Amino acid sequence: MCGIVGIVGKSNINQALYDALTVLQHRGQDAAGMVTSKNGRLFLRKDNGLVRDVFRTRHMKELIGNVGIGHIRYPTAGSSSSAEAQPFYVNSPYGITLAHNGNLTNVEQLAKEIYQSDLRHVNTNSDSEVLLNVFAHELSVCGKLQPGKEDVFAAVSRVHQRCRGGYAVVSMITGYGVLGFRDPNGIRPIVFGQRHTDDGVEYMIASESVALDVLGFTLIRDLAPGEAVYITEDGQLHTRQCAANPVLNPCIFEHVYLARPDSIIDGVSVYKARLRMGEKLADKILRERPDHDIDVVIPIPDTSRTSALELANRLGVKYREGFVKNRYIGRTFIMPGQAERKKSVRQKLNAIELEFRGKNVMLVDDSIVRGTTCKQIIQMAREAGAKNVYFCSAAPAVRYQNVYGIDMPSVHELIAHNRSTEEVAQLIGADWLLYQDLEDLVESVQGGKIQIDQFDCAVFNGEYVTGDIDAEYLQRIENERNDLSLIAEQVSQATIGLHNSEAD
Ligand code: PIN
Repeated sequence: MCGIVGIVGKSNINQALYDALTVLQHRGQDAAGMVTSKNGRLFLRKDNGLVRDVFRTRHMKELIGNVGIGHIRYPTAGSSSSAEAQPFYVNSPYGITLAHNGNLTNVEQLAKEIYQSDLRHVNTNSDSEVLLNVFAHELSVCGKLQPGKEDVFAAVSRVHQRCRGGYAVVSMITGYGVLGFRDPNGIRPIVFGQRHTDDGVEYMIASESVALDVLGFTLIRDLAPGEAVYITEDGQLHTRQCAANPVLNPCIFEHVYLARPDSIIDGVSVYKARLRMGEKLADKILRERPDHDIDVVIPIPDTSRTSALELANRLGVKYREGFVKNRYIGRTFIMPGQAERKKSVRQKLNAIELEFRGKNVMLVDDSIVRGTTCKQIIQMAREAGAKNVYFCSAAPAVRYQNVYGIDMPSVHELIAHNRSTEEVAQLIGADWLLYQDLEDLVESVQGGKIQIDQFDCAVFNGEYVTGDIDAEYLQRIENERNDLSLIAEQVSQATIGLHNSEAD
């Protein structure tokens, strides 16, 4: 999962890009980058780290121009090098930069085509660089010195024909304009909006509407699946449907915990969706145990607060903040002679004992993925004196891989993979475990007025909406992930060994 932004403004937009990226920081903390353009020149800064660490005053001074795009990256399989920070750049045609959120599932085939037929070189393992080269190639096909909007939209149509997977994209064509587009299933979110200034209208494209809100832009709308928006440098906005058979299948996990609650995605308030998840959970509790003995509902901060609040209201049980989260987690220094110790949950969360002592507590989290955190939290609740520790997850059991751009562990690391609810309850040490039913999650997000028929729910049901994901592909990414965790394990063992031998 990543965050993207693009702006066509009326004065320097480096600060606005910086602020928008900061608002989207929850979508990725691994790397950040932005590129601006002025008088046909582009200025790029990207590196690993948080937005506030990557951009220093000296960089900001050089990021001049009224037009630009930005990106923040979440670590996805194989993307830890700073060379893979985005945006990416190609000098031909025109000087194009591109940043994206998502994952291309036919990247190997595309990489081959780019080299063998399009005669282009790709220098990293990033699918964003592949996507950029496909787009650049398709735009070069028009053969014009100055691309018009028709050429740009035609290139996007051909990108849709060649690329598979989930992708929300921003791209800047230096000297011409900023483009945004969304995959034909609308899996990843992308919105655009406008703001009026004394000098005229400015436009922003972003992953989430909260970036528009905070910068004083008003939301125009989400891009439809397959649709593109192109804003020329002189501020003309054009939109076009560029896919043959677009269908809206947005990723339901955005509502579970990826997106900020104050965002509106495809017309649905993430906050309200989470409230409804809490209501549905309460109904399930009442169905399963009409005379339950829950004394208090306690959220595991932060995401689950919204659902927990409504769950407690519906049950007529007290809602209490039993855990306090440290907002400032320091780095871990590895000193010679010391083995690296993973930061424990206890350093991030602390229990307020008086809310637990002698009570039957219902803990609420947004989801259970590996089960490692919730296991430790349940233990903390017991140590704080809880009589019984019940646990509920506002999302159904996570059992399958994600192939559309959410970084999920290998299936063998998913605690619910091939396990029943009772088995998971036992492993995490809960006296009673409840998962949201998938139908209830879907209804929670559908809620309200807007009707979305179908969602990408693959991590819960193993059904991949693009219809082209086969066992072979899943096995391949599973192997890649296993290799990566093995490498990470070996590196950490080697580091420990090194430090220990240094100490000897
Ligand atoms: C919470 C995000 N959320 C917390 C991510 C942990 C599962 N975990 C998924 C719960 S927040 S585990 O957005 O960072 O506040 O129990 O499966 O290990």
